[in-house]
Amino acid sequence: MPTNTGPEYKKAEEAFRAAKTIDEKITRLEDMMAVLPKHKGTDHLFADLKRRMSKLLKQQESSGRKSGGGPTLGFEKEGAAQVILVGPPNSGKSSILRAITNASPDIGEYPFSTHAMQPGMVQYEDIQIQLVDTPPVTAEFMPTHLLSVLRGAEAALLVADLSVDSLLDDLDAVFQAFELRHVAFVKQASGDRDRVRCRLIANKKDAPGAVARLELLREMIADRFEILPMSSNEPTTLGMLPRMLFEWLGIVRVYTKAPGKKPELEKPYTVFAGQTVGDICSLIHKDFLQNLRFARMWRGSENPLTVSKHEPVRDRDILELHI
Ligand SMILES: Nc1nc2c(ncn2[C@@H]2O[C@H](COP(=O)(O)OP(=O)(O)O)[C@@H](O)[C@H]2O)c(=O)[nH]1
Ligand SMILES: [Mg+2]
Repeated sequence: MPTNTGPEYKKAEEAFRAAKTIDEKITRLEDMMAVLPKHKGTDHLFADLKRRMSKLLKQQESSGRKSGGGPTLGFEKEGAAQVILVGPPNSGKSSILRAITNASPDIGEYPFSTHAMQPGMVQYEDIQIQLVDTPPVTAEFMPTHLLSVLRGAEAALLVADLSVDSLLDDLDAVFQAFELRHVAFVKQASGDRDRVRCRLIANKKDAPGAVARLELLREMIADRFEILPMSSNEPTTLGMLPRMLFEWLGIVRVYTKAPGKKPELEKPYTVFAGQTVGDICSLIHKDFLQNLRFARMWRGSENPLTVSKHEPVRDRDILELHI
């Protein structure tokens, strides 16, 4: 056993030993691999960890789950986009999910009341956005599957608690826990899955002392992300969340029509700002993308335009596809 693995690694190894389920073992082993100092002296150990990992992944697969490798969360990604609530214990993540979606997670007086991830759907006009509640992150604890879920999501909402003096320390612990695992929260999406687009909800602004703590928070965050002060028990600020998500994520709704028929306005296709007529085609059927000759596009009150698959779409465009 090499001696130069460092205290972080020792801690991760202890957590690995204590892990009971295969999923948890995988997460803890990921942690060990993330915190192991990389140099010649640890090459051998790293290779060993990789072997253990592939063994665990095989066990996970043969334990009766679908092939494809992704974590079994008990729910699917759905809706126009997926946003993950992340934060320290007790900051109000579950309360926010309950207030703005159809889901009813446990709201806890005790810190670790959310054990599993739980999705809910946020309705904005004629579309839905999936919001996912997650167990709390602390310096010691990174929930199983959280990293892979974040990597696959469109964005995260970090939830901070304005009612406690440990606000900045708690947030710092969250940032460090992710940094250690090579995941960072950023303001702008960049296409790199390890850099998660994020906004910060400063929750419980109704609590005594919240105003002063919000000032401290603003100083710490500066312009790293946008801060949204709110209370999960106050309808006015909460009510703005669905529109905020829609605009922030750049969701674009496109309706289709068949030639000579009225547009189907009940169920839009959704893409993101910058995507094209071709992207809409591939949502419908791969043949549409391959065989599209042209599309007619209605935009506002303007006369229809004839466009190709390369044309960027805008929210509320109506398309008639010709193949
Ligand atoms: N004063 C106040 N309390 C809140 C607010 N949001 C949540 N809480 C309380 O904070 C505690 C933790 O909430 P919960 O949603 O379970 O937090 P989670 O651990 O982040 O999921 C509960 O007692 C909630 O009632 C808020 O906006 N204001
Ligand atoms: Mg919770």
